[in-house]
Amino acid sequence: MMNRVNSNDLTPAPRTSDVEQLAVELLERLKYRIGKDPKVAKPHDWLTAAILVARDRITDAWMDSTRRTYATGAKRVYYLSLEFLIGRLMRDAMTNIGIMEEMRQALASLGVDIDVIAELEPDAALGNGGLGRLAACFMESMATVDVPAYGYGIRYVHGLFRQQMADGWQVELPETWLAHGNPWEFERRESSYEIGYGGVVETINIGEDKQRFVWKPAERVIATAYDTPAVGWRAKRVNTLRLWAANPIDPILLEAFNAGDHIGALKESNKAESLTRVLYPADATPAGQELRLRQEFFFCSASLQDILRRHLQQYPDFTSLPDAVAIQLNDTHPAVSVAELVRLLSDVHGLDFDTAWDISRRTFSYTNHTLLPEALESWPVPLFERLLPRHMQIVYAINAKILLQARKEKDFEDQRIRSISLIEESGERRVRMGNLAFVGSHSINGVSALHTELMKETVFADLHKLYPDRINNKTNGITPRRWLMQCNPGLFNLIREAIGDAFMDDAEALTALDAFADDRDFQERFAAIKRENKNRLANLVGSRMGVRIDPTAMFDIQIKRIHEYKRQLLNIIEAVALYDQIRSHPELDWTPRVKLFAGKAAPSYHNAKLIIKLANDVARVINNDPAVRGLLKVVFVPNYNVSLAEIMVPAADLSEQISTAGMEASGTGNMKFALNGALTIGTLDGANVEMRDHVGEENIVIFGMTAEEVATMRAEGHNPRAIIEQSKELSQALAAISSGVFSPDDRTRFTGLVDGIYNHDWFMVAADFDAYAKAQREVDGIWNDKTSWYSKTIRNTAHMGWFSSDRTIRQYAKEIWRA
Ligand code: GL9
Repeated sequence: MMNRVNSNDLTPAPRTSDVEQLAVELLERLKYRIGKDPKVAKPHDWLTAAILVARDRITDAWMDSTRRTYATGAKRVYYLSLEFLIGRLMRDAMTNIGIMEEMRQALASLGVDIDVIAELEPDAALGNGGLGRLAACFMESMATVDVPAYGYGIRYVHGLFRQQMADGWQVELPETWLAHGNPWEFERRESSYEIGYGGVVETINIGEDKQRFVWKPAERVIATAYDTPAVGWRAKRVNTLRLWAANPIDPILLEAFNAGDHIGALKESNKAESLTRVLYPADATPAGQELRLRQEFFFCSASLQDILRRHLQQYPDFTSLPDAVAIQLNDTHPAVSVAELVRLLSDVHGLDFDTAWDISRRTFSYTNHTLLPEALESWPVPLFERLLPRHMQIVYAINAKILLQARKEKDFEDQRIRSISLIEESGERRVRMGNLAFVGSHSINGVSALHTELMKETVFADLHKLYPDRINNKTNGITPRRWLMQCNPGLFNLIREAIGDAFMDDAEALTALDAFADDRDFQERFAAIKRENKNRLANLVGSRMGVRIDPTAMFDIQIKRIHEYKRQLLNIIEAVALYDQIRSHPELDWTPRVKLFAGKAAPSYHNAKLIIKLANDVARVINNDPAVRGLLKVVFVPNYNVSLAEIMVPAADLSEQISTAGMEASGTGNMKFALNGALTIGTLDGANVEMRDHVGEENIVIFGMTAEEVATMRAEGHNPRAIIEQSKELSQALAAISSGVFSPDDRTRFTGLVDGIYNHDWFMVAADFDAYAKAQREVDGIWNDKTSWYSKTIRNTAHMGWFSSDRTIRQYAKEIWRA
């Protein structure tokens, strides 16, 4: 066993000189940067001072990284993403530069509790869910594995909405993360670009049958860069997250102002700024509005102009672009980049179309994050053409090229041609962004092995036939710094004591924990840490919601966006069935459980909001029924975000990953729970499949239909009514919900929801119910044999190392970016 360590820091005991030095720096920042005397400084001022001290130290390493990239001529990776779901940064940055413990002591010496001020840092919630959080994990891992990378996105003034509960219904409130300023960012006035919309395209004949195209936009806005450092583990490298804000070309129309039209004078300004005001809260369903397309083009054009400018500082022309630069498109949101890069290279920099197209395709790669057909973005041709007339021409030109090649080289007949076309021709004509991203990229990857295989068979089947070498898999990962070291210092330190420090730099070294899985002493300490984490969550639920939960009960947690395919409904129905059972069989030995839920619903997603209401209605009845004797509690924790996840994940005994097989592309919460010592109950979907392969099938509880079985059943049509009638538990639970047992104030509130299961059961809730309920009782059995429980959960922690985003990024770097 190693020496005991008192923190998740690199050095066992902070050096006094460092602590004193940090205290000096804190006072200095407080005085000269914030203008406050320590006697009157508010907690927020201390937070700002602490961040500035950390940021200044990071800045040295940052400049060093940039110089190194220039000097070595290393390939640069650009990660274009409309979402970065960052959460708080202070703990992350301080851990990675190794000053966490020193900072704690330095602040303490000034009478400030670091845990108190850390709570004041707002979450940067510039994303909706898994896709955005993945981008944030990737930023940290790219710096960690020393890939010179830039993240490019939008600096939304309002990130994802704050969720409040009003009588159990979700209410959305604006989120204001910038209210106290943002000490992490640097505004770069000098890095700004013009972005155009609308207008006309002029064609100029330049002889020899050749033409030049000049786009004359009708509207223009300015994109201004804001940079945030992204620090890797041990500060090996610091990369840049560059977020764009929109500004007007003329901040005020003076003529209008002087004529007395004070509001009209700010029209331009308001219009420009509204572009980057809010993040679209739709999850996996395209927003479809003009503003969204404007946002997409805005950040793509600014980023590409920035990338090309940087390239020309180092290289004479763009023939070297694919060797010097890799651009990763995070889903189809930045897919308009394909047309914009071709435009910039040909119209602005004078390359001929074919060369521009070739360079562009060798530079881009695209990650697909979902198979849901409704999630594949497409834009009505008239809208696309009005906003981006030159890009429309380029899309047609690319399309003509691709379709010709498909007919000539691969003998594609009409049906296939229709499916690969960049233009949807049935019904309203639309530009298909998924197809554009596919043909414009040299690599298209899925995010789990199963998802990648299904991509080849479903959404991209015909494009895969045309380009059989392009689709590849990169199974998602999570950063173990945030999702173990920082969120679970107790477990982190226990692991260090047991197996040493190697896992801190190579998460796969966690497998050494296998040797402790059946060690009684280790199991007890592992259990004690889990208990502490559960106490912390119980306190939060108690103080935030006034609900008492028992930390000795099993904490069964499902946290993620609310979506029918994620099947929170299956979980709730099972709770209702269990409630029935507990009441009708009080003599049986029921395992005490707390079922916790958290997650946001897209504001326009009716059924998702109804599911939240149902969870709350069911919770009210069950939690207040004395016949339950506290054996079952249901809690919906409001306002799920990264910071709440950091408290809930380490407190989970059971992790619910129960999506309809074939529908969850990967999932990443599944990995976070398992890493923190939870048992998973899940379907063979997304990355669950690979998790089972890593932890072994005896250490995970798998139930339900496979993706193939779901597909067959859907194709053949099934009769959910017959299935329901065969299951007494299910039919009783559904009858209770449908008839208003949980909604006496509105007895038909949930009738429609239940009817959906009876009539089509698209998500196979009924079809999987019995298997799920049985699997839950199996979980009870394991729980009641504590040695077996901890043996399994310790092995889960031991085998999650492969799911580090460091591994994922190394694979991207080697196989896609060749960086
Ligand atoms: C998602 C998938 O649904 C997840 O299964 C996957 O883990 C992540 C990251 O690859 O991407 N695709 C998607 O649109 N979302 C995902 O979470 N949705 C949100 O981010 C809200």
